[in-house]
Amino acid sequence: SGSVGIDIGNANTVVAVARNRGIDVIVNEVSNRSTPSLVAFGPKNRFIGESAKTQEITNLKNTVGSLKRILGRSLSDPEVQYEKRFIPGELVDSNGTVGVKVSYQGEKSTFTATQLVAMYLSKIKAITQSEVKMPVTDVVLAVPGWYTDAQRRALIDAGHIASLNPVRLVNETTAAAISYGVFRTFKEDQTKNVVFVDIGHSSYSVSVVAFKQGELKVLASAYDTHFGGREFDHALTEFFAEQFKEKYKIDVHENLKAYSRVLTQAERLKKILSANATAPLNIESVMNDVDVSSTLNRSELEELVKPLLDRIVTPLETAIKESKLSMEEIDSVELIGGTTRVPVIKETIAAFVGKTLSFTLNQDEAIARGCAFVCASHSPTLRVRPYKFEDVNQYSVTFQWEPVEGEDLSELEVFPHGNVVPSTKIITLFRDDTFDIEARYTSPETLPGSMNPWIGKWTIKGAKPTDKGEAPAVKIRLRTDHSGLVTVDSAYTAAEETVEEPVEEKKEGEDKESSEPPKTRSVKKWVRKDTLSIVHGTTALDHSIKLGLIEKENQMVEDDKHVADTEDRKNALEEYIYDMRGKIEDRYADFASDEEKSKLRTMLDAAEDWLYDEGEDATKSQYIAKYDELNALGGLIKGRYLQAEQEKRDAEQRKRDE
Ligand code: ATP
Ligand code: K
Ligand code: MG
Repeated sequence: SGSVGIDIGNANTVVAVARNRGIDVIVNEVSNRSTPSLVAFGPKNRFIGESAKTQEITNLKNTVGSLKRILGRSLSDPEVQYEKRFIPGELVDSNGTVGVKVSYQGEKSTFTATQLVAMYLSKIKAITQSEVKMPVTDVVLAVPGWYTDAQRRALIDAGHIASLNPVRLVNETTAAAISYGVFRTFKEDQTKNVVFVDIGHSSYSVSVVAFKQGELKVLASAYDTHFGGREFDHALTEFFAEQFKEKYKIDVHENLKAYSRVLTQAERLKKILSANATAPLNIESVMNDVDVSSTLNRSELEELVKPLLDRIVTPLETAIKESKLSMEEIDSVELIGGTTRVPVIKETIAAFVGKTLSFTLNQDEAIARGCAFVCASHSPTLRVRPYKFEDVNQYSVTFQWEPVEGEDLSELEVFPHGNVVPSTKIITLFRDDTFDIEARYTSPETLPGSMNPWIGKWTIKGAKPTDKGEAPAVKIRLRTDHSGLVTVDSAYTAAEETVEEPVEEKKEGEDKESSEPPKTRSVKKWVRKDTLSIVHGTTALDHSIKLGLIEKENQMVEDDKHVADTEDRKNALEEYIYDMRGKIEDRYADFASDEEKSKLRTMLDAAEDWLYDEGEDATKSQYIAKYDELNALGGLIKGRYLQAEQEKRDAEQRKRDE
């Protein structure tokens, strides 16, 4: 299986594959290096990626984007309410998580955000497989650094539903930093501090990263989760909507399609303004048969998004402050993400850091490439240079337990904000029976939305009183793992025992043959006794539910495939009719009797009539049957022609041989 890295953007997704020769970004079915992050539903099948984008404007309510924004959240989360301005479809509750109600195969169906992401990943998987011509299962997925445990677990669940194995999640800016560091050499004792700024479609991330030869360490990260290109587009669209009310007496808010068309053109205009001083906006018959036209210049755009621009330096300031580096210690500032193409954003950042900005990385592909590298380093078949990277914990995590008599502590903040990720800490509790330990985020107000701070509960089983009837020490290994998930790794009982430990002799070059017995000393040590079993409950989907969803997803993939095959057969039949109709008058003319020709013509006409009538929406087998019927005669004629051609070639060959 290939080593695949996926950067699921809110607008566009990029996939990179690590192979023996290096890391390549793959292209999709229409040769694009990124794929729209959209899932849509039709009367027969789903449309995902490029095909979803193509039909979007005619099927707005059944086309869903904002996938990474709604994943792992509940309907009541104010963040989901905020998304309503970007999602025309109906958001609903589905067992405590957010879902979208759509028309699919002639029925109203609700799919959870996790399922929608799974559908999308399943399409990405298919695109990748057809490009690399290998089965794809192991993937490394990029996530916003501000994703909580629940959001990360939801993404992993989505991966599983798509029959993928997410071997690891990597924070987006960290992935970019990896692709920056891996192929660079640093002098011994050299440290280079680089700030990575990613402003995309929906979110803005900053990481301060220290590089050394063969390793990187993220010193600090900060975010503005409501700062992206779509906020620009929204502000522009609202501006034009107001303008058109006055100028044309139309309100595009009243017409979803009209609004969406203005939005599309506003984004286009915004991009033009990154390279030009002014840009036009023209839409024919936007609604009520009204054509609209307008222009905007760059400073007007900047004025419209002023409230956003005022926030540019905040994440930078926070991250640099938390990194404890001074501005002088920062060697360079690297910009990635589509929205860093906006001139005023570049200017503001450059002015704040007092440095020339760098664009060393491919601004759209660096994250996916970093992920592919990480996936390759987990692969047993690919040999990659060892590279060490450490991240930071975003939200403080507290573990808690029911205290027993004499225990004064019932909770402990084990992983504070800024702590290294991954990391392990061991706590000791004295227990002689089954007990629970729970994790939650210490400060719910720091979470990216109104989210349940609960992370998980681990039931630790099998502790028994010691021979003396006392509760043994239970050592519990708590972990923030390499994907940023909070877990309880293992638990075991331990006893403090006096053991003899060899004393290390510092002296070198001594006679090894010395007959003196090795020196030891007695020390008190915790000695591991019984391993305890752990039953965990997190926000991840139950196994049985996941199995059901995998089955559902596979069924939908089958349905899509069947619809696509049927369409292929229909096209093949159509093509055959036109092709044969031409050739029978031309290339095949001498190889059929008049009677045969007239019969074939009649059959072709009838088949064409059928295609425009009941054959418009027939089954795959009906198209095949119709094709075979035509080809029974058509193939016979074609056969004669091919045989004659072959004889001609043979004759020429004989002539040359003579
Ligand atoms: P996110 O990282 O928020 O999940 P994403 O990764 O999909 O989203 P990107 O692909 O980095 O986002 O960037 C897409 C955004 O960049 C869009 O809002 C797009 O309009 C904007 N963009 C692209 N090119 C330009 C340009 N030349 N000028 C201004 N904005 C641009
Ligand atoms: K992207
Ligand atoms: Mg992005």
